[in-house]
Amino acid sequence: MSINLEKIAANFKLEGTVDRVEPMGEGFINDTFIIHTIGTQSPDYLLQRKNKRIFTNVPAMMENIEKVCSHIREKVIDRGGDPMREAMTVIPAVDGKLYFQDEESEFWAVCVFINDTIAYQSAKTPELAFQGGKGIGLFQSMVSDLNEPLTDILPGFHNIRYRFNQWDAVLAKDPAGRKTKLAKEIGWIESRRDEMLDFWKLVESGEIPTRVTHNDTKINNILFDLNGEVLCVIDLDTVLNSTCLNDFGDAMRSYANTGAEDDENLDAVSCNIAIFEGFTKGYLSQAISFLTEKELEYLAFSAKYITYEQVLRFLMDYIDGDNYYKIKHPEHNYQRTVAQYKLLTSMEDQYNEMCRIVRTVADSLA
Ligand code: GN1
Ligand code: MG
Repeated sequence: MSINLEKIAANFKLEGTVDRVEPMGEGFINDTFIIHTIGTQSPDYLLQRKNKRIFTNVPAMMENIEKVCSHIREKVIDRGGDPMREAMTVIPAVDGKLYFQDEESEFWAVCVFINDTIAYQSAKTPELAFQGGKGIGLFQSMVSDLNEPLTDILPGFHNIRYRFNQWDAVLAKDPAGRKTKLAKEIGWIESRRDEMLDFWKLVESGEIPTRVTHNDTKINNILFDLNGEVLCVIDLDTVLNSTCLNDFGDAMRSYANTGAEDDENLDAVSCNIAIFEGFTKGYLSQAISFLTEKELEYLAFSAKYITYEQVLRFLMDYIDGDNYYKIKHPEHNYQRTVAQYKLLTSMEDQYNEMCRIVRTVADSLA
């Protein structure tokens, strides 16, 4: 990359002196860097170039993020926590805006980098899953009384009706000419269409309520401290009003997966029911106080729903010619599709047990 990252960093209100800026992480959407400052008096920072093709209104997205961050900061202070470690801190640009736009019209944003933390790629133990579930439940409970409206910067994000509209359009066009060899995989999507739409109808009708939710609760979007306790939920690009079941389901998609999201070895991929149980216990320890009976009834289903949606999104991007997700090789979206499909079928096989666990945990907390 020929961009002068130090020059970009200089446009933000940073404390201390910038030492160096280095690439960081493997996000599928944004480009992320760490700004190291000299010495220990000033924090390091996370610098992101936001993907403006996907986030078409970065100023509104940053407003959403700032609203959520400052709300959480107040909650952390109220309960005597450390707001610099248990909340995200957005750093404005020198002109006071929450982002900086460079000459190429690219949008950049900065937040404080929280050090001495661990981000996991999978949950190896039910205890870690418990902590992760607690973290998501706590996040949802902290933002449950956020009164300021959020802009819907990603209309239809976890809305399967909207995804089917995209899907039908992409299949009709078949831009990369890949459709004919994918009859079996397309069948995976079509055979579950009604079941998934039936769930979404409950959200549309309001039977399942809409709340402030994170919408991208992969395990690596939660920071743990060195003792394995949850510190804070990061990557707030997708904070939106939707069903909080999205957060439970999306978390399960990564926590409970015994393999990788794009595992080449399908035998390694399955849903680990002990991890499912650990996460559910942690999540409900916080969320039982605000969840409705209908939400509880569909909690286990949400894991299937979001995993299914992810199969659809990866396959759709593959058919579309790989325009959405960053890929590492030409078949990457296909590989992600089949690995996530394997996870979905494992969840389907264990679905009765997942429902039983939710019910048992909920009853034990009642
Ligand atoms: C993207 O940016 P990242 O890697 O946290 C995507 C999620 C997908 C995820 C798949 C805005 O998240 O919805 O679940 O990849 N984010 C967006 O791992 O599309
Ligand atoms: Mg993200």
